[in-house]
Amino acid sequence: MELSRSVWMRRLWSNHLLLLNKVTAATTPIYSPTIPPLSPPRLGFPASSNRRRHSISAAAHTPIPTVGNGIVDVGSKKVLLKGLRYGDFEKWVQSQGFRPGQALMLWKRLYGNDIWAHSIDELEGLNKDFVKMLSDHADFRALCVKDIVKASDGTRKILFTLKDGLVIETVVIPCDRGRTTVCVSSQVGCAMNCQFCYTGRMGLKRNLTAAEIVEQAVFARRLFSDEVGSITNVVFMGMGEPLQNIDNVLKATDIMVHDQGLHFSPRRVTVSTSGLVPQLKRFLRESNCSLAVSLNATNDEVRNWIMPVNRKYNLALLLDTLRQGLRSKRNYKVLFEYVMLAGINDSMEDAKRLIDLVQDIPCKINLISFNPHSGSLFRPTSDEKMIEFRNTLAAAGCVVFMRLSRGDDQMAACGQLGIPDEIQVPLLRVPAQFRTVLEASF
Ligand SMILES: *[C@@H]1O[C@H](CO)[C@@H](O)[C@H](O)[C@H]1NC(C)=O
Ligand SMILES: *[C@@H]1O[C@H](CO)[C@@H](O)[C@H](O)[C@H]1NC(C)=O
Ligand SMILES: *[C@@H]1O[C@H](CO)[C@@H](O)[C@H](O)[C@H]1NC(C)=O
Ligand SMILES: CC(=O)N[C@H]1CO[C@H](CO)[C@@H](O)[C@@H]1O
Ligand code: SF4
Repeated sequence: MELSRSVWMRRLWSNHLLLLNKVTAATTPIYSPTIPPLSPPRLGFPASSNRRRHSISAAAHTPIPTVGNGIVDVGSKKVLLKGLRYGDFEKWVQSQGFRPGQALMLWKRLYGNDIWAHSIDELEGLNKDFVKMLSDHADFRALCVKDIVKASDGTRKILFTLKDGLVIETVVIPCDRGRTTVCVSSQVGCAMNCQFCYTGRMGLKRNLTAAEIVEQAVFARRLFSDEVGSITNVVFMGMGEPLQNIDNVLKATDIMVHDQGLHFSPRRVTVSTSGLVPQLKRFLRESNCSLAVSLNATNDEVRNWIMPVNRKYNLALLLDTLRQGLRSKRNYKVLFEYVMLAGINDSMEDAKRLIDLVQDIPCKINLISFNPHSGSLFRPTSDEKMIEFRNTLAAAGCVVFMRLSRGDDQMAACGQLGIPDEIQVPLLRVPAQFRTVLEASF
């Protein structure tokens, strides 16, 4: 799911879209002119300048054609360590003739604070034979840093090249109150075709492996912990629909919350979905991590259009799945994201429908102001109207958050990557009843 839905990224998203509209398709990665690159830009395999005690060999990144099942790197036949849950990791270490205790020591070096090892040279204190075995049979890296850009609001965006040459992005967002969030991608592109989501226009290229997902969080900590403090939250709001890659996403979240490793609190790892019902059921059963669902509309007519996944799994089914799935969970609230679009879904009837829809679902609602500069067909709801909408929900007892539009938007959000060098997924026909409202807004 796109980050653009979330409060703190909404404002970042649209400028990028605006820019994309102005730039020719052939340009490779573009950024708003308002975003200066970090100086000096760190390219290639970076020895993060502030992690001085590491000696990181800047080996050239040779692209290999495929990534296989994400456990064994088909190019090198080595095991991708970051694609293994702790249990499998330990088994693998044992299968190579080493003790579980050594597995734990290695795990702590890969994921523990201040090490985040991603090469054999960073494994101080491990048994020599063990290190030798690892250098023969284990792969430490799934990603290669291509570029880092920093916005004036402190947000950092990292572009990664994958082993097959595709590019994904990860965003690190320092928030107030000492919490920093890393927004990770789960797929290259996305198949869900939400209207006006830039990633959606690319179509789906492939799933990310668990190692590729986990390593985004590891890199975020490794590169930026010194600058921004501890990175406490993970959101799956970059490129892709995480639940369409559920096997690898579940694996990645399990690795992220492991208490001897990255140790994110499950509550602070949020998987965001457009509403894939079967996978949603599985996620609620198999994971303790948080869930965000992009609602965006209060009836099927609108939702079928702006989020085509709704044609397969309609609102009633989606909400019923949540109602059932949350029953077995204690102290668990789903987060609903709702982007306010003038004349499309911001009426008082919508507010009332929303209240009915989420009744008896333990939830929080996030009202997101659509950015007026996006160059898309949609227009934002006025602040007054949003406040009224919010108040209506709050009066009915909903837990509701809201972020009004701001004028100082700076940076592109994650997910808005992928310059369409190829055929784009076409936009859907605007339903007749909304044509007037959209045309009037121009
Ligand atoms: C709806 O949700 C998607 C995904 O969450 C978001 O990117 C988009 O901006 C929202 N609005 C529309 C009109 O699709
Ligand atoms: C992505 O992963 C899911 C399982 O998590 C699988 O069903 C799906 O086919 C995969 N998609 C692609 C394009 O490989
Ligand atoms: C979720 O948390 C409960 C209670 O702490 C625990 O028993 C269960 O094993 C956890 N489930 C997963 C999938 O981590
Ligand atoms: C489908 C739907 O309820 N759309 C409504 C969204 O809000 C506008 C008013 O702001 C109505 O005109 C639409 O009918
Ligand atoms: S098209 Fe994909 S990435 Fe974009 S908002 Fe929809 S689910 Fe998210």
